[in-house]
Formats: sequence, C-alpha cells, structure tokens
Amino acid sequence: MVTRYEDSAQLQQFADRIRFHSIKAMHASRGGHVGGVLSLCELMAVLYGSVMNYDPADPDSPDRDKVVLSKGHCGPALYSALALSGFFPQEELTTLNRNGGRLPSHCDMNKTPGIDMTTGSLGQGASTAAGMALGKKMKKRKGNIFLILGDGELNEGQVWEMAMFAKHHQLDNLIVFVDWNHQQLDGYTSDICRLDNIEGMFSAFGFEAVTVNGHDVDAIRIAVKNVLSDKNGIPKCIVLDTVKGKGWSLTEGKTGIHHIAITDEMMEEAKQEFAEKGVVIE
Ligand SMILES: Cc1ncc(C[n+]2csc(CCOP(=O)(O)OP(=O)(O)O)c2C)c(N)n1
Ligand SMILES: [Mg+2]
Repeated sequence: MVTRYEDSAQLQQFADRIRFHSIKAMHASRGGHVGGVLSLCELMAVLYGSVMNYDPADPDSPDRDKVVLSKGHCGPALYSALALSGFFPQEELTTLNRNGGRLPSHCDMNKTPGIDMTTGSLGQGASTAAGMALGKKMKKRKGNIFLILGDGELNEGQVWEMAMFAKHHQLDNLIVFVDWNHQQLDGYTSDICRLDNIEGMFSAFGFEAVTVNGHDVDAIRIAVKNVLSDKNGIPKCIVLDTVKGKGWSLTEGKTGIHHIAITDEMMEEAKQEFAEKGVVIE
C-alpha cells in the first residue's frame, strides 16, 4: 500500500525520517556521501510521499513513474525513501555497501527493488533517463521519468547533449531536477566551473524551467504538480536551491562534507537531534 502525505507537516516529517535513516545507513557502512544525500531528502519525500505513481509490490511495472538518480553516489537517500515506502524492509538499510547485499553505495537497478537505473558515473544518468522517456513515448507507456542531477554534474557535457535530445524529441514526460546545493566534491561549484543561471541554461536549451526552494516541500510539490499538468511537448526542469548537508547540525552549510566517516559518537548525536525533531528512533 502506498502512503500519501498530503499535509505539508507530515511530508516534512517523512523527509526527516528519510534523512535520519540515510544517516543511520551511512553510519552502518562507516560513512558516505553525506552532503549530497542530505540535500535530497525533501525531494525524495515529495516524490515518493506525494506525487509519484507506483506500487511497491510491482516495482518493474513499465507504466509507473520512474526515478533516475544520476548523482548515484547519493543512493542512501533514495534507498531510505524506497524502504520507507515499502519496496524492501527498513532493517535492510543498515546493510548499505555490504558485500553480497542489495544496497551498493551507488545505485544498481539489477540489485535493488525500486531502483530504475544504474548510476554513478556522472552525466550518464542524463542520457539513460532521456532514453527511458523516449522509450515510454514509443511504446505508449504511462508515467514520467524523474531525472535528478547534481550541480557539479552539470559540468559534464553529456548533460547538455541530453538536453538537446530531449527538446528535439519533445520529451514532456521527462522532468529534470537539479540539486543546486552549491558545492561539488572539493569545493563550491562557483569556484570550480561557474554556473551562473541554471534555470536560464535549461531554458536556453528549450526546456521550461523554474527554480524553487529545495527544502520547502510545498514549493517542490506545487512545482511538480504544475509541470505534470502541462503536457505540451516541452521537457521540464525544476532547479532545487538547496544546502549541502541540510538538516544535520554537524554538516549543514559546512564545507568538506561531500564524503565523511560517521563515528558512533556522531550517530549518538544524530539520534538525539532527530528525536527532538519528532523522528521515532528505530
Ligand atoms: C564521470 C565521473 N567523474 C567523477 C566522479 C567522482 N565524483 C563523485 S561525486 C562528485 C561530485 C559531484 O558533485 P555534485 O554533482 O554537485 O553532487 P553533490 O554535491 O550533490 O554531491 C564527483 C566528481 C564520478 N562519480 N563520475
Ligand atoms: Mg552539488
């Protein structure tokens, strides 16, 4: 059964649970890409808790909405959303990155129920998502493809090849999100390869693009509902203005938190912090 969180407070609670379980999973694997995982949690809550059409008992349905997490290093955010939405048992989250397990650090569609595309090599998820969107159109399948890119990932030329392709093929079933958390692996995106206006760049490539606060569940939900109601032959882009490491005082707004170890002491602090936010510490 799919749980819908139409009330924004409930949806934020779902985001906080996704955030806590992501930290717990990364603690079990002794660390992870904490910064880019935590900036995604509100998007994950809106997708799986409000707007997406899916049945966790039938993850391979060709007619359901699909997600391509092209910034595949952030798998734990997606795994937590999938587990909390019934695709696999919640307890399995602490097997993250374990040999023989179903939850590799980067997403693998052949291992994990609910993972729709294998990702991790930045840029490549863009092309596969556009191909999936075109495939749905050719086979007259229902549903949309939600592609999630990082802002550093936009430095990959392959992203812009995808944009030309999507416009040409009128892929209005492709919704691109950019997690604009302002940092990439080793610094601020503006210092490494500046992107002044991401919305304007996608608009110039023929997309309909908008920028919203990526930690405001209502703003994300409204933006997604708007683009889904507008099937006009134009691909869509929603730029999410976010904060790397969001929602955990140890990481929010800090630098050097792209990939960190999570010690037992840090986990104990996280438990206290999330309990204070009303998250049930399981
Ligand atoms: C083709 C490729 N080059 C390099 C990497 C190594 N890498 C992993 S994450 C990352 C930074 C990505 O930055 P961004 O897209 O902004 O992600 P986020 O900030 O959300 O973590 C890099 C360079 C990779 N995964 N793929
Ligand atoms: Mg980034």
